[in-house]
Amino acid sequence: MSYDLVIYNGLVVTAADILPKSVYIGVNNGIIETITTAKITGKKEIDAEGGYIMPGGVDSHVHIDQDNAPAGDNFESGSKSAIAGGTTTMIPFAIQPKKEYDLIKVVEEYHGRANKNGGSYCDYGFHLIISEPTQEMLEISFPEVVEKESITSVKVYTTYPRYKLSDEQLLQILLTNRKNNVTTMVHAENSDIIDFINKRLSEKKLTQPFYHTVSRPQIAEDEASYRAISLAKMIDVPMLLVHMSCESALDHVKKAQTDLFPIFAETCPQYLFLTGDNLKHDCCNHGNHDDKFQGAKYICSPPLRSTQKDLEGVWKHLINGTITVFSSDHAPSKYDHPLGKKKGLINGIPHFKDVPNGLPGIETRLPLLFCYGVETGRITPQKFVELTSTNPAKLYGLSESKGSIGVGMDADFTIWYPKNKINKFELKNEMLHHSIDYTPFEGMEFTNWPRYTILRGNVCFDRDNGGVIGGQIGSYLKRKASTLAGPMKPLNPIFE
Ligand code: DUC
Ligand code: ZN
Ligand code: ZN
Ligand code: ZN
Repeated sequence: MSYDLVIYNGLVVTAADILPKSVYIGVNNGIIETITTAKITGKKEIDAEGGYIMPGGVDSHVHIDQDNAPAGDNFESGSKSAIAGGTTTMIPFAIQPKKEYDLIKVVEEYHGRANKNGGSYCDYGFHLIISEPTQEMLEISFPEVVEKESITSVKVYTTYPRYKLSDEQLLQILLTNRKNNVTTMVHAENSDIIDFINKRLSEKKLTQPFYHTVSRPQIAEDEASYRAISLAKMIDVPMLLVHMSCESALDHVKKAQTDLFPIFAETCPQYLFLTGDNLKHDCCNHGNHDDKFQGAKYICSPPLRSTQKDLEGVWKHLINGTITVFSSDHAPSKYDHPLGKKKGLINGIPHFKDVPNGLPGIETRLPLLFCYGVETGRITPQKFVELTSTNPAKLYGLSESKGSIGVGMDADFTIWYPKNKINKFELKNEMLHHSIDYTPFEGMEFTNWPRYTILRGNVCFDRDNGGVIGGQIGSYLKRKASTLAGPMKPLNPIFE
């Protein structure tokens, strides 16, 4: 029997194991049909040459074609960038506009965006962002959208005037999510602390990009994380704190996990690799000195933290297991564009508050953690797979088809170069496939990169022969409930 695709001579890595022998993986109709030590043949065969064969990356936190980032990526460019960095599944957001209470309509709008310009290169789902909950919407439209679209995760905010919810609204949503088996993602920063500092910075005309980091101190994330966890404990419902950047906030997650509450944490490359010094470009002596606004390229929230020690605090929680998923929070805006980062420079006067928040990073997520985590020995290859693929697939209800390598699962793979079989290189933005005019990781050294990205048996990226060679074959993924930990106790009857 011949297969559509056979991959051989590589080491299969899952979150659990590295298989001790190299195997043949046989793929038919996009599904893994066999994993065997016996030689098999295929219409197409890939020799992994002793490199790691991992499940395709699952990037469960990306912002694509959102209204608040008109100079960002659309589905075409964002998903192409994903594939070129080893990611085969992404989960962007469908955002409830103000005064729109028909959530099916909200999601339909984003289906339209995903299908524009030929569609997505990788598979995708949607998280829902709820910015204006009403009782009626939560009771009627919300269960409808969960049922019809199989959306099993919702993001909410404790900050940003446009999105911020009160604690009571958060509790209402947590309870609704529990009743509908939906995972809650929370952006946790104390909005009043931020407003209080912002007012004073503006009065003192301290508005250059660097002051963005001053305006959102670690204590704002610490307090809001602790509060969000407390609300989740009240309802006894799973919660993921997104893009965590600070050790003391992660300590709260660790404590809740130790107490056996289903609290999960996410971090992103920027909080492992970049410090706030990058925002000081207005007063530094490197790069293009004529442009004093370049620090705006690094404006994201939570902000980059100050010191190497801060980064180490996040690494510690990644290595010791507090952190459940490693996502990119790809939320790009072009720099040199009137609606991009330069929006914060009006008539030559900078204000960090007017700069769209977020960094590009969907393509660099896997290579950064592979080179600086796996190849340095800080984490095992299995831990890498767990954080970047298996856990996001489990948390967001995709684990029957995504996030691991097993018979019956989707044939999504990232194949790496065998050690030392690639020349190390310095990253340049022109190597990337997003539509953005910079990367915050410019100049960093890479010792490896995905050699092949395979989506449902299709070789979509071949780094040495053509780059992105796959088409826009991505499909919408209907999701199930999380298979990570759930509530500990029956629902409190008062809340029924
Ligand atoms: N912060 C967010 O909360 N979302 C997108 C980008 C960012 O920096
Ligand atoms: Zn956020
Ligand atoms: Zn400079
Ligand atoms: Zn985000």
